[in-house]
Amino acid sequence: MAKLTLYHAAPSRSSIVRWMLEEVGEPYDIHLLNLQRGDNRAPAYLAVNPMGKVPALRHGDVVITEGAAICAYLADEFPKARLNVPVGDPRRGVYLKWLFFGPSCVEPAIADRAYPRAEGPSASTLGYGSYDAVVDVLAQAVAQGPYLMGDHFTAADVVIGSGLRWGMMFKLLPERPEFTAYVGRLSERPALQRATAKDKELAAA
Ligand SMILES: N[C@@H](CCC(=O)N[C@@H](CS)C(=O)NCC(=O)O)C(=O)O
Repeated sequence: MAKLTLYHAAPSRSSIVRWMLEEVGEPYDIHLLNLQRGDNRAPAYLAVNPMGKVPALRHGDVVITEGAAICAYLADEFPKARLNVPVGDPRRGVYLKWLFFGPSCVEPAIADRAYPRAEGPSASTLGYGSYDAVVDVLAQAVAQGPYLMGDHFTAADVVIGSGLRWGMMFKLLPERPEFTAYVGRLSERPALQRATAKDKELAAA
């Protein structure tokens, strides 16, 4: 099988992919980068990801960047783990919606909350509409559970769940009961526990 290597800094957005890799359950290597030292701006890494950002994933000869895209790729590439909704399944549209909702709505809404603009564009111009709309839509989506796709845990939970965990940790998302219950369910997943423990070890080294 082609080798999997995660270009990683712990903790960072590449921790999302580490969690996903633990869910997939295939062996992988870590290529650790020190962002403070600027490893990600060195020519060798810019050849991997010209954005100079982690995560990046190498799978054999393929390099994928952007956390949500990597999660979608892994889910499709390793279907035995049942982390995707396959092509042909009518639920795939909703699954893809949540995978894209992370980077296109949740992340920019949180970033604008953290760094407000004096005069932001109108809600109809902003791709995410408004912060309150994103929060309400998310709360409704996770209220039923246990996961976004009902009983089926998918890569979309890794992406959206990571956004919710991170957003609440930094007080940029409200601790709505729907969010804390959902994140609580995610925290019980052994793969997330393993990823978090391994990242803690790396961060302490
Ligand atoms: N759009 C990217 C964002 C990745 C990102 O911003 N990563 C940060 C770490 S959390 C990074 O590499 N920062 C280093 C830098 O930009 O110098 C994704 O979702 O994967």
